[in-house]
Amino acid sequence: MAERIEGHGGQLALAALRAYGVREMFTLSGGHVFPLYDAAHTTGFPIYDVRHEQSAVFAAEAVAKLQRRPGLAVLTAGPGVTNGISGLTSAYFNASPVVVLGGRAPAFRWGSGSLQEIDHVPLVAPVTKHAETVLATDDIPRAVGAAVTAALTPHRGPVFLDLPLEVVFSVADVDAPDAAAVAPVEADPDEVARAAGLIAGAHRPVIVAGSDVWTGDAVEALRAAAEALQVPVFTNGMGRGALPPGHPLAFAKARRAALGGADLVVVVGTPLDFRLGFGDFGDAAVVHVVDSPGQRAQHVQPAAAPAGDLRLVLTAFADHPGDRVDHADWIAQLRTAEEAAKARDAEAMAADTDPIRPARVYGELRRVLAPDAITIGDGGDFVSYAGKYLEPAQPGTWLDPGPYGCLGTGMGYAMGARVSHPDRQVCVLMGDGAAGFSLMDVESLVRQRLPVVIVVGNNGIWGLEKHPMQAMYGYDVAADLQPELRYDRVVEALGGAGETVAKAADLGPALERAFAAGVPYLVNVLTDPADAYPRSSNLA
Ligand SMILES: Cc1ncc(C[n+]2csc(CCOP(=O)(O)OP(=O)(O)O)c2C)c(N)n1
Ligand SMILES: [Mg+2]
Repeated sequence: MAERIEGHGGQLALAALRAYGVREMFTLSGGHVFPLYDAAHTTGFPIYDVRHEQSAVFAAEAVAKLQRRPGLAVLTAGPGVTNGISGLTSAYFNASPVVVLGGRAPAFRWGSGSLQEIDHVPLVAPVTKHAETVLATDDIPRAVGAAVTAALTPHRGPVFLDLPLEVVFSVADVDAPDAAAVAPVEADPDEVARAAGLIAGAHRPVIVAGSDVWTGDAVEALRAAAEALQVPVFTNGMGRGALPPGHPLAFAKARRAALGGADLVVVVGTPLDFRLGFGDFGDAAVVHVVDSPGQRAQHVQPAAAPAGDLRLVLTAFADHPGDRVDHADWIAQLRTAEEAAKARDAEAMAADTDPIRPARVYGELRRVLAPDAITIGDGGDFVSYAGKYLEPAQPGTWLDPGPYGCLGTGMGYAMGARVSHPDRQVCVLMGDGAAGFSLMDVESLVRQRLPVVIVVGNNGIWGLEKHPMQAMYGYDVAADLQPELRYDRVVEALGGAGETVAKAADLGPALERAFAAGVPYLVNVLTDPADAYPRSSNLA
């Protein structure tokens, strides 16, 4: 006979989530969700609270991304849930297994005009894998199990449950919740073999590996496949660092030469979206390796598109038995392009200009960041430069907002990162515009003793919008911010510390102080507003 547990709705929900390895909640208070707090408080389950619900969901997403397990945000009914929708949507685009539990006005008098009464489910259904109202207390373990299983099943993503007031406050006696394992789905072996044959037979193949390689625990298999078939590898998203920077097949800067010269582009675990030119690589054929059939692009005709567990697919590539074309010349050609680009970057990162160029900020940061540091990008041009100049040494250490491109992830991601890795450096790279979305949550970080370093690229503008608008119209509107604003003093006022840096030579010592501070610390770098990140497209 299964063990039984008795408890209120909050206790039953938390017991079910614990079974799936959930170890903390991120939240902002509201009476509708008090039983979830009671369940946590009485059992020593950590509660981290924030100043805006977006930060709670972003924090849960950072946990999900970094630890590859469900991250939990608890949001109160109505505005609590609606404030979390950009976070849910980001998690949906990023395939992050985020679980949002919402409070909900009482079901028994639905329609009578209770406080914060709104049906959340149709609002969040388009951006979740599973959205459901739990109608009975004793149904909570089943509902949580179904939701979390959906979140963890490739292609992963966020899920939402709301609990009407009387459902979460009532008591029930149920079977003790158990976690269902998600079995890996094997791709069609013929399709896998065809893809492997195409790679082995190509003369100038390239692999582009994305976040699902990290999430699907396929990093080792990727390396094995690349080495066995001798294919250069580029990465994006959480896949960055999958091959360590010194690896002979790891490339970052020769992308244009690679994608322009390739005869086969193998895209693994990332969509063929705007970041990859929508999968149009000129004359090159495309192999798209995805973790589930729904991820196959509809707008591209790939030569092969195996869909299934990425580790199994990549291991099969590594074990490909047939002949293979020698790629040594191709690899050498790309290495030359890579080295030339590296030399150009090194020069930019040493720039001793006044005002400071963003590239120099990253030149200095590279000196102080440890190989396992978590770096978080939240901003426009300043973050594009971070992507260009920072080279994550390990996978699962780089957090960008992903293809939804939502500003405001900064402090939430920082909280989730600090909770996930208490002993590592956590560094947020933030535009001054982006700072406006979440900087108040420094207060949450200070109060809960979660130190992080925030480096603001303070150009006094919404740079990624101002420069393109100028280029398009010859003028710009709604693109200016207060120049030289003291964001470091904002952090000081919230209980942290910081300083403003105006000279390139002062950057290094300021960063050293920041990482030694032991409290949230903001380095407010006055950067050159004339500096625009070079882009092929003006729309961002
Ligand atoms: C929530 C949200 N609002 C607006 C945008 C559009 N947007 C993209 S980048 C950007 C400018 C960011 O400015 P800042 O953070 O100062 O970075 P900079 O480009 O100046 O380096 C804006 C407004 C967005 N991506 N997300
Ligand atoms: Mg700016």
